[in-house]
Amino acid sequence: MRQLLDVQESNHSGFVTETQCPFCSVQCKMRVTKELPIPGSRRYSYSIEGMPNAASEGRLCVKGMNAHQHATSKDRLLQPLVKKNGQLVPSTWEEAMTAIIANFQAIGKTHGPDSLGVYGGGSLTNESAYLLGKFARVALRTKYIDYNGRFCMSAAASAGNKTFGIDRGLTCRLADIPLARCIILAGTNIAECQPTLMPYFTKAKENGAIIIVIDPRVTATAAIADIHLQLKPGTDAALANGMLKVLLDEKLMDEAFIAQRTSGFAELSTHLSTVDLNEVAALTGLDEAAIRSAAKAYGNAETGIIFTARGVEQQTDGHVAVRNFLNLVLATGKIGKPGCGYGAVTGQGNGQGGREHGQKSDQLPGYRSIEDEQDRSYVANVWGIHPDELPRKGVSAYEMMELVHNKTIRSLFVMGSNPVVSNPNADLVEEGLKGLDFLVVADMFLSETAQMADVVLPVTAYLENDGTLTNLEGRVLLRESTLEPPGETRHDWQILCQIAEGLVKKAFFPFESAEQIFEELRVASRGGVADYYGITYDRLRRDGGIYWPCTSTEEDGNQGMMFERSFAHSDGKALFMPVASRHPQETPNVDFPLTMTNGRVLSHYLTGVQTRRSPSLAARNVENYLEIHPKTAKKHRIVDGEWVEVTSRRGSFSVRSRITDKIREDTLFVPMHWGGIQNVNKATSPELDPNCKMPGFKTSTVSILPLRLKLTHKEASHRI
Ligand SMILES: Nc1nc2c(c(=O)[nH]1)N[C@H]1C(S)=C(S)[C@@H](COP(=O)(O)OP(=O)(O)OC[C@H]3O[C@@H](n4cnc5c(=O)[nH]c(N)nc54)[C@H](O)[C@@H]3O)O[C@H]1N2
Ligand SMILES: Nc1nc2c(c(=O)[nH]1)N[C@H]1C(S)=C(S)[C@@H](COP(=O)(O)OP(=O)(O)OC[C@H]3O[C@@H](n4cnc5c(=O)[nH]c(N)nc54)[C@H](O)[C@@H]3O)O[C@H]1N2
Ligand code: SF4
Ligand SMILES: [Mo]
Repeated sequence: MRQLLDVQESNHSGFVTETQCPFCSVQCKMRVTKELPIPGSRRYSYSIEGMPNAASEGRLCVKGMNAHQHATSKDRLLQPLVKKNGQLVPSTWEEAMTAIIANFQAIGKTHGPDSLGVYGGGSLTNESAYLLGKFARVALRTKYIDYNGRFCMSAAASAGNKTFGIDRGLTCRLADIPLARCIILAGTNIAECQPTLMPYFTKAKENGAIIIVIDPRVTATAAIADIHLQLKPGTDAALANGMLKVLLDEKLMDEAFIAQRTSGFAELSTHLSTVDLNEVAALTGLDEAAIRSAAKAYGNAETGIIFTARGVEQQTDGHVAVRNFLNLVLATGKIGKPGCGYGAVTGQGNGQGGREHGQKSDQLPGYRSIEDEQDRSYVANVWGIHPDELPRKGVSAYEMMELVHNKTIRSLFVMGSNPVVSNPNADLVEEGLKGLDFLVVADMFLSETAQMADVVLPVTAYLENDGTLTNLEGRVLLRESTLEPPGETRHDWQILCQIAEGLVKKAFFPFESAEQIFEELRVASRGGVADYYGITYDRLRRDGGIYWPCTSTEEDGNQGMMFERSFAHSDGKALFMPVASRHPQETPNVDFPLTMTNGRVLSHYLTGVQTRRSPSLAARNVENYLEIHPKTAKKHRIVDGEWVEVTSRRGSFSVRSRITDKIREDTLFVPMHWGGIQNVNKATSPELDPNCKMPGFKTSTVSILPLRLKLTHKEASHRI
């Protein structure tokens, strides 16, 4: 692909660089070439080519093809900003750093180290994510650190840990997908969210696989479904119970596998004897026959893979809902062999690695536990501190926002997230952030959260910084850069080292390169669940991606298939868990008659900070919208394309309607990519899953009113 961009939009002269897409978890490799096409022309030309890699096999989607547009945009922050008289104004690094250090020291001294919070992100490289965890515990000595992946992966991660004893998104290789004879895609819209993986599924279909999609909407992914279960949002756990019941009744379970490789089946079986398929059908809004045929298709297939993503997981029962899908995997023995497995479809570029090395409130590097004495002393030793100096566990991302709101946390350091848009209950989060004594944001752009900051630090983008990222397969990939950072931007890890130096902790942060950090990460993760010890930059340069766990440099790093002989629990077995069917966390009533869910569109990424700055992507969707069924629209007197106010118990936002019969009549869908008045999170629920602290993003009950009628109501009430 070749594109022309204005000279002013860029900070670089011509270049050729090999890199990785900054967006989703596939981590497609690409070559970006920039050249002046005609001497004297004002326009640079960019060409983007996909490069061979095991995951996407050289394919790129439209976001990857246009990612350079944001990285080279004139909106990039090139200088630190410091707030003066309520305005963010350009400053020097020295001034910005002096302000940060003075405030962290003063606030820490007055209110204690736990008054300082750290909030990270799954876009950060493994090196920066690792260092952020160390920075919080060693430089700031706070227990309050968490990250945006809490909203992303926590339900599936905790379910994998409990069921298998380990959380690595995919238990098999992508190459197993075409070998599967039945594939269940539950709450995952791969066609829009990991588009370059679609050929694996179409290949499976060509090979005769039955594809079952579970989604309240007819998505682009549902277009390849043989069976589409268009369920009510929030009822996946019940649906899986129905399917398990059918498998049991039809004798489609793998008794030998259950006996040899699992524990807890007796409890599951007792629970299933109470499941009534009629009730499941009523709860999920599906036909009993459709549930039966989906279960039989999966049960009868010789091989099969189940995938879940945020549709199932971003619920207040996300953990147990995933576990119920894992019950299906185990009951049929479809794991640990070719064409079989389970996949939690990881989201962010480093969604997998970002959750392994200590950004989580309860975690130390290598997926170690911050509450386990052995883990604490191992990591404390690597870091050169006494284990007693290590803080204990903190709280999850949204709970941190509650602590910000009640002023337990007085200062927040945000690196790689836009929490004011992406947290549920966004109005409360905004109020909380406004009340902070001191907010620092490290970003490439003036995001909605950065606009609220006291100090904004400009960071390098994917084109300019080195580091490793772990893709959705659990494959660690090296992304190196040959480009100079534009303006005065610095790498995330450099910023952390610099602040640590100001806090007189330089001895713990002596790093001069990303590779040096990785060398420490290798040791810190050694012997942990996510063991990276056997991986080195040299190996990555030579071999491409390497799967973790990789415990020695002698291992070949090609262990894509997990659990061939045993699971990761100490007894080697996987664990069943009986899961109750439940009504969604909120059920419609007269005041809030509709259920709203939310998610993504192809051309935008998360809160849109990057993709809105890419003209080719922004042009595809310039504003947010509400998907609504024609009958529902008619009932609420909504015409296509008009502004509608959506209100829940938390708050309201306004978007245009988009009438479509591709959604259930009782359900609405709103993308998550816009802030301000169009932010769906003004209305989403902050109720958390008790097992993993995932907010119930995907199920809120709401009322809707066309703004046209609202104005009339207001005028009417004025007259009265
Ligand atoms: N284009 C694009 N791609 C992305 C991203 C992006 O922002 N844009 N973000 C990346 C990230 S961080 C993530 S986490 C992933 C997310 O990837 P996905 O989880 O696939 O994305 P979503 O659109 O949030 O949700 C998937 C589907 O769940 C459905 N759904 C809603 N409620 C329910 C329910 O109760 N049950 C079921 N079964 N389905 C339901 C929605 O209709 C939607 O089609 O995508 C990654 N890739
Ligand atoms: N309603 C609803 N809300 C959701 C979701 C949903 O499905 N529905 N999904 C949730 C999910 S799965 C996720 S992952 C979150 C994500 O939500 P956020 O964490 O807010 O994600 P982004 O919009 O990617 O924000 C990342 C910010 O970091 C910046 N950035 C990008 N790369 C780097 C880097 O390398 N270093 C630094 N310092 N900054 C960088 C970007 O410019 C951007 O401003 O949203 C969650 N919120
Ligand atoms: S957004 Fe994902 S699928 Fe698309 S090019 Fe980037 S990494 Fe690949
Ligand atoms: Mo995510």
